Amino acid sequence: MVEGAPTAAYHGRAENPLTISDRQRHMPNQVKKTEQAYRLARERYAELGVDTDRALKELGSVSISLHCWQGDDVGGFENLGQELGGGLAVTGNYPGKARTPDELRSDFIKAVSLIPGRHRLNLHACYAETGGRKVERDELRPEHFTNWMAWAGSNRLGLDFNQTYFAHPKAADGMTLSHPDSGIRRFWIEHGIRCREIGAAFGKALGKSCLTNLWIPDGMKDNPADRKAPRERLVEALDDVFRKKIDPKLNVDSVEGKLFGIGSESYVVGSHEFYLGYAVSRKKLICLDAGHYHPTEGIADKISSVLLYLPEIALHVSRGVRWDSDHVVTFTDDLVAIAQELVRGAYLGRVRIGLDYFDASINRVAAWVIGARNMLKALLWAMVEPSDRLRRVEAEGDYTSRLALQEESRSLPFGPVWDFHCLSSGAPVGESWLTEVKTYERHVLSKRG
Ligand code: RNT
Ligand code: ZN
Repeated sequence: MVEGAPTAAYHGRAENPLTISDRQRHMPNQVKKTEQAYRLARERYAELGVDTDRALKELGSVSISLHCWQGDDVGGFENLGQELGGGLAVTGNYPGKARTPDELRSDFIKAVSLIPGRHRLNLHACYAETGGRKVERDELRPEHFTNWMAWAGSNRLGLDFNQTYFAHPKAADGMTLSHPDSGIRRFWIEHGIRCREIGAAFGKALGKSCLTNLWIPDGMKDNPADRKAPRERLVEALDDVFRKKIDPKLNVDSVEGKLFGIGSESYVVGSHEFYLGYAVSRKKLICLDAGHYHPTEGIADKISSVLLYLPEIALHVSRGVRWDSDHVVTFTDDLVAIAQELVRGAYLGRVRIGLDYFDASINRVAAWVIGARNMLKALLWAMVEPSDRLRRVEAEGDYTSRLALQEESRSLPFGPVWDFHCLSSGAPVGESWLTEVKTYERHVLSKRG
């Protein structure tokens, strides 16, 4: 055991099929090596004024909201036979996607058992369980999510929520809350209202406030003649959705804008400016999705601006490749930049971090694990950067030293610190999680038709 370091004692997570002591028993050598390497790394960081023990403690308290839709290619369980639509596209046909709520829950439990920390599940309205009965989206109620709530409670997971404004006949022409037809608008307003109530029920059942995020696909393929009217209709519709006050301890709302989608290349009603104004004037959270801006525009730079005007924001951490392609989150400079902003600005208490991607070309459980571990890794990377020194030289106008130190810090012994974090959280160290995913694939996923 590393002296004075956080102990590797495992705080038995109900959802974790392997306790740390099981994992340790199987790999005493790995434990010893991980601890030794951490001891050296900790010393090296201490020379730069960085307290890695403190960083690990802070990281341990971060919860990421993991999106349910990576598990089944944004399918949901309504069986409407409707195309995904809304400009969303999932590619790949890797075998083993979850076909039922139970399969999705079991896959999710597998995934979180391989990710250090305690996290949340982000559900979409189309994952309702209606017991085979057709329940329209404007009729959804908390009882259609009873199983999700009970399961989340017993696994000590928080729940977040999203209205589903796509994959539905009333969204087929690419307009929902800003639709020119008032009947269709009304239907979607009612859906929005009901989802907030479901979010509040989640918050109440679990004792952790739910974030209900609203994103709509509304837009036009070609240049509109009138950009104004749909936006005017959208403001009104949103005000109707949000009219009822809900205790923020139970549910808070975010609104997510976008630059373009498939079929809405020329105009998106809910653009960034639209929602930034809306969020500030209506005291809602804005949700910044990393794939929803011009390809060279990062969301990292926006965080310290929007948090001047909003007490809290949400993130959809994603990875666009050439477009809003929703690739699995990898350890890119963009991801690190987001994490650095969150840590440097001490914003972690004001930002709800969610993931948003869907890749059907690889094992879906692995996709969750890779993205979530990367998000946490990037946060840790930011937490152990020699920030005091960097700030000092910057304040002195010594940009040469700032650049030199930033570049040198890339080769600090970061890996052992991350490995030790996984070890002490009861999660697999290094790529050993992959063996567990492969076993699960063999025994469970490959048996699905
Ligand atoms: C779409 C938005 C939205 C969706 C999910 C499924 O561009 O990013 O967040 O990905 O609601
Ligand atoms: Zn998103």
